[in-house]
Amino acid sequence: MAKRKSTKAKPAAKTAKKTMKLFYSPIHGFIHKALVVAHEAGVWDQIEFVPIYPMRDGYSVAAINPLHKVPTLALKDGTVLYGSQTIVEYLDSLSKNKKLYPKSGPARWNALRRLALADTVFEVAVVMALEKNENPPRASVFAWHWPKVERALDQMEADAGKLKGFDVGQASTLHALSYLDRQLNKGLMAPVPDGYDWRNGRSKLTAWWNKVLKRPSVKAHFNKDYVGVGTAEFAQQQIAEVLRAQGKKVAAAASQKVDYQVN
Ligand SMILES: N[C@@H](CCC(=O)N[C@@H](CS)C(=O)NCC(=O)O)C(=O)O
Repeated sequence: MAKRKSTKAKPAAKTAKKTMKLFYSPIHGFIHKALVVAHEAGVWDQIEFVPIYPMRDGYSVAAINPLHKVPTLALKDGTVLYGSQTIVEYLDSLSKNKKLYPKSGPARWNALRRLALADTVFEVAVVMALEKNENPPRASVFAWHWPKVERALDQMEADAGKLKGFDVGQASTLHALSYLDRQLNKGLMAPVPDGYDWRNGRSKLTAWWNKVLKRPSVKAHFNKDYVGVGTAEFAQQQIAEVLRAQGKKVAAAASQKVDYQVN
């Protein structure tokens, strides 16, 4: 799911200023909306980034998130937030900049609708990517899910001409399209055409994509080395800190290779 190469990630600087830990999946070429929103909200430097490879031994976040999913955000007092939508809204709530959630009215519902549209495209792309690894993959999974993606892309094209500023819906659209690009480049299965490029026939969405790629919040991590030490030891050490902040006892180092035992 993620590249081994990224265990060489740069350590995040100035640990003292860190007020939260973001356990995240460092997938190369993926524009994660939590990272975009963290940057847009001006809280990037407050975050200790903890790369997690959820399918690898030693990287379980289950001790702090029952779902064992990334992203997971832990606050200094031990509060843990999960679900990217919750995390993104929390980060935006800290922002002193222009907020990414319109306050009320049609603009808000429009942004939330586009957030749901893109998040579901991402989820559907994950389902297809996982299915491709099955032996044999079920054709029905692709037949059922791909039309959703195509219709959603057409809706994104229709929306693209009417967008103003930058909002959470757009952050999520970046997330979905970058992940889709990654999976399309690797190849999916029929009815997904070989070499499919969502840009073809979608000039407004393409123009929007080319424009938003220039945002500092995208350039900060897209196709770059990841922030945070990528070892299992670092991940476990960070999880232990969260557990201690929650007042829990953490078992001895010997058991740290797989999961923390919480007493
Ligand atoms: N609905 C969740 C989905 C997150 C998600 O699918 N995360 C994957 C990223 S690879 C994960 O952690 N998978 C590990 C697992 O399901 O055990 C969100 O938006 O945060």
